[in-house]
Amino acid sequence: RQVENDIVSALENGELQLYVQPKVDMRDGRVIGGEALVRWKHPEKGLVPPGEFIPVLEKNGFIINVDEYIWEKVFAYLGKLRKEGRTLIPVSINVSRLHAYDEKLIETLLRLREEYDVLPEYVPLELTESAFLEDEVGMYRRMESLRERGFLVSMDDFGTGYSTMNMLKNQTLDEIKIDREFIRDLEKDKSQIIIRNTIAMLQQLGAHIVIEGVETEEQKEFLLGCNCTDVQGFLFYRPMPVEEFDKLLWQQE
Ligand code: G
Ligand code: G
Ligand code: MN
Ligand code: NA
Repeated sequence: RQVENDIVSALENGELQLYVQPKVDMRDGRVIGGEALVRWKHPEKGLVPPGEFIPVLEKNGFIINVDEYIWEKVFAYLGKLRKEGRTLIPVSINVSRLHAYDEKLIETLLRLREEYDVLPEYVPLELTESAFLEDEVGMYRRMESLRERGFLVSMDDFGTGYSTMNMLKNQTLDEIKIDREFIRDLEKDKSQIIIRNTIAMLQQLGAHIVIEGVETEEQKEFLLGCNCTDVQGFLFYRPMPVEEFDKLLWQQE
């Protein structure tokens, strides 16, 4: 109840802000994309981490409003880059599980694409692994429909949940993001075997791979040895306000 009221006023008062975590190509350190992440600057509590309010919003359905609010900021930012003649790079958005099963999803994305005149390939959709588990016809149909319109579908948090092997057979994915849990205990021989072979398998299936949570040089070297170049992790960048991300891109141009 309380969080619900707080979020309504947060949206109205502009307390929700767009942060972006850069994705880099480890071979040269260039920023090749970003992931949009919401941050809540509460007037009294300060910066509230998403882990504290997103689960509540997923329960009461309010996550859909927050998703849309953040998506619009992403489209607006990319539209601004385009108007200014700057180089565009993809900025992924998170689609909550609830939202993936909502008919309104397509309508919203098409509207934003039109309104800001941004090519859909610049806004990949990240869906958490567990969203793919229920083989729900509507959800798969919506994802296919979005792919036909040029949006890219990325599976987030790969390797955290249950076996999604069967899903890999049936659903076309443009990108797979391997969760940071997956690369955590690289000291173990078993972990190395699993990671190396999982990456090889996913690459053979034709998906673009992004590894999350790279924090150490050791992880970096190991992943480069697996022919994995594209990552997101604190070793390179933490999530930052979109204004800072913009400066980074500007320096790179
Ligand atoms: O930024 P951080 O790593 O603390 O995010 C924690 C979780 O919140 C992640 O699982 C991330 O996917 C989720 N998250 C962040 N921003 C958004 C958003 O705008 N929409 C949705 N649905 N989830 C988000
Ligand atoms: O679940 P999702 O992948 O959407 O969330 C991304 C989250 O992962 C963000 O909250 C971000 O802050 C976090 N993250 C990204 N890189 C790292 C990292 O190197 N280490 C840790 N601990 N968290 C990370
Ligand atoms: Mn994500
Ligand atoms: Na993840």
